[in-house]
Amino acid sequence: MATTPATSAPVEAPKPAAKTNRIGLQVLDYRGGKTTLCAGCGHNAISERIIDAFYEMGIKPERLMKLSGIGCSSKSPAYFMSRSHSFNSVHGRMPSVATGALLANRTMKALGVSGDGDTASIGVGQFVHLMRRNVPVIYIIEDNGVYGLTKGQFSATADIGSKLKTGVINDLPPIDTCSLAIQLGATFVGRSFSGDKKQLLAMRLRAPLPGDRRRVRSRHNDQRGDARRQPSAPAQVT
Ligand SMILES: Cc1ncc(C[n+]2csc(CCOP(=O)(O)OP(=O)(O)O)c2C)c(N)n1
Ligand code: SF4
Ligand SMILES: [Mg+2]
Repeated sequence: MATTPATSAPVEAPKPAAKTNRIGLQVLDYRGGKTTLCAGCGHNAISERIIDAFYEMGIKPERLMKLSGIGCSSKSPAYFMSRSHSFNSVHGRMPSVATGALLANRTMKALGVSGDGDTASIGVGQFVHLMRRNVPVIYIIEDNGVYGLTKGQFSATADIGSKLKTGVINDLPPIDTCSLAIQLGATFVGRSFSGDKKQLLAMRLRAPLPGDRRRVRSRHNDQRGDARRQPSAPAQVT
């Protein structure tokens, strides 16, 4: 009697295992919601590097508190690490909330995201006392020199002589948030350009791991290309 050979299903090649970090998480575990910011906004580039940094450091998203104020930049914690805890506070008041949250829970890591308006204009009083008190928070200032969310008025970091589309010229000198942080004793201060991925990553590598003492990073989203906003080397202060 003739027998029909059994048909065997084609054998699929095993899929390569997804890349994971030292705690077994994938980069997807560090992602957040879809951004609602303008296409090409430097704030998005910074969110991407935050994802890379926390993935590479192998910090469990649930161990992080994300704190912010008000502004386009302050919206960005919604676009990374959605498994972390998050608090979007009042304009310029993120430092108080960070201080209170870290007093209540000293085991978590804290990441503050703020704008130049949020930090250097309305929130400057809060910012200086956070520095002075040595609160252990990674504080990122996403500095574009304007109040982006409210249509681009000058902030306190805008360069003297800058011109708005309306023709208005800024006649006030800027506050340099990095110098201020150094003067007040911040332990790691770095400045980088959001459009330079390599430079942002290098700054992260030079920074000490979080959880020790307060650090400030100012990441300029400058689209005007003036001299003061060219990237400068990170400064380490003890
Ligand atoms: C108490 C208070 N004052 C003013 C405003 C209006 N306001 C909202 S965001 C903003 C400025 C945000 O600028 P910045 O921190 O530089 O963030 P960006 O939008 O540039 O990222 C202002 C003035 C507000 N929300 N609350
Ligand atoms: S900061 Fe400017 S470019 Fe960025 S989302 Fe806000 S308005 Fe758009
Ligand atoms: Mg701004």
